[in-house]
Amino acid sequence: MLAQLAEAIRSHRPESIAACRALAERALAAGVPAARIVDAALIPAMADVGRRFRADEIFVPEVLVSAKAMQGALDVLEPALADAGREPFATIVLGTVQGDVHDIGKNLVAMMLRGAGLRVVDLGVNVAPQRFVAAIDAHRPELVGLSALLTTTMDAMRATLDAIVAAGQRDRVRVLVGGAPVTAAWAMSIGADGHADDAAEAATVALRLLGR
Ligand code: B1M
Repeated sequence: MLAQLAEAIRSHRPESIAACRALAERALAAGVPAARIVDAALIPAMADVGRRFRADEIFVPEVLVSAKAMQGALDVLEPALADAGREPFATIVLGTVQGDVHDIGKNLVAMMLRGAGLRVVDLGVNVAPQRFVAAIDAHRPELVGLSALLTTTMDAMRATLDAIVAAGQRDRVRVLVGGAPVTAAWAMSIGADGHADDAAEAATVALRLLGR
């Protein structure tokens, strides 16, 4: 059943969106723990989708169908994850930086982070540095995630980090950055704590930054 669920996510057929909900319900009814469904089916399937997208084997519409299918399964699993003690164990404030309205990748990152057990406070797109600062005060996150898809908005990442430092918040949060033009070298140069190339890696790096 887990293999079928993973295959339905990978298949990116429109009918797989409903199929994924049904398969997640069946797996739960058969007694498979929700956390195992996430770890053994959802995360590896979505990681594979990300890999095929980067290899130009599939394109944005296919990625979106897979993401919707995974979200459908996650919606079914969420109550069981909470019952099983998979309450969010940490919070991330996430957003696409100022000047940038690309959010498809960020939304996938949010989904994977939720799947990995984090509470995600998604600030949306075109988020000014001071909005990140205000959200850190309001939500007390352990992590901040910055996404940028344009070379021209990468500087807004640096401005956001500078604003976090200026607000005296830098020692309270770890900062994870990503997006197509963002490299590990760039992340290091602006003083971020971590960088990820895709949504699956973002979840892995977030867990590492949280010491898990
Ligand atoms: Co625009 N756009 N776009 N665009 N767009 C790109 C990014 C571009 C590469 C296209 C191109 O020219 N070949 C180019 C950028 C060039 C550059 O700067 N190097 C570009 C441009 C130029 C523009 C405009 C300036 C076009 C114009 O108006 N002249 C304009 C800018 C608007 C703005 O932001 N101010 C613009 C607008 C748009 C649309 C609104 C039409 C639309 C966005 C819709 C939306 O997001 N709601 C759009 C789209 C769809 C694209 C492409 C085609 C696809 C982006 C996407 O969603 N990819 C893109 C070309 C391409 O990538 N082939 C392009 C799918 C997604 C799953 O991947 O976003 O990379 P990605 O996310 C990945 C990773 O990057 C990573 O994980 C994600 C999931 O695996 N990741 C993180 C992302 N954030 C992360 C955060 C993390 C960790 C990992 O930690 C926090």
